[in-house]
Parts: sequence; C-alpha cells; structure tokens
Amino acid sequence: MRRSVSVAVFFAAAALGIGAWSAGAKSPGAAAQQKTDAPEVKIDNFSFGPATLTVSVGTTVTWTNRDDIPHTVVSSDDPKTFKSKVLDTDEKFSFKFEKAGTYPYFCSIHPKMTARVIVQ
Ligand SMILES: [Cu+2]
Repeated sequence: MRRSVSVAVFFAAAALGIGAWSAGAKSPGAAAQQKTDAPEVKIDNFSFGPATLTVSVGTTVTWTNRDDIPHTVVSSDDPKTFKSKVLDTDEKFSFKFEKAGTYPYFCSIHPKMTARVIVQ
C-alpha cells in the first residue's frame, strides 16, 4: 500500500515536471514573435520601454523621447558602443546593431534609468 502511494506520487511529480518543462519551452518562441524590423524604444516617465528589447543582428533601433524632460541614450560599456546627444521632447536617436550581444544602456542625466538591447 505504502509503495503504491509513493509510486503514484512519483508519477504525479514527473507529470508536473514535464508540464513545467513544456510551458517553459514555449516562452522563447513567444519572445521571438515580438521582434520587428524597425523596433522603437519609447522614453517616457523616466523609463525606457520596453526595458529589454530583443532584435536580430543588423537591426536599427530608434529611441524617441516622449517625456517632457530631456534624456540621453548611452551604452554602459567602455568605449561606448552608442551615445546620443541630449534628446528633447519628441527627438529621436537611432543605432544599428551589427554584432550579437547584450547591450545595457542608461540615461546619463538620470543614471537610474537603465534598460538593454539583446542582439541575436
Ligand atoms: Cu533621463
């Protein structure tokens, strides 16, 4: 009796594990569907949106300042991969990503504003 209960528990746990695995396997496909050829990042209310943008190599990303406060778009690496001038309201900055990698960036005026672009 005790043995059959533990076998049942084992199979239940295995089924849950498979369920979790297949649910997890779906998420990369869902992320890939968010890719566009001319992705935009909106700067508004002291934040970059989306905070993580995934694009293909060779994609040009455009940032637009929708805030009523000036912001910049500056990569966190050194030397800087990209660095915008100060963007006033509705000004744009574009950068073409030629190499795969993860590119964290921030606003040099408000360094707590951070986000990243993932290039695949
Ligand atoms: Cu800013």
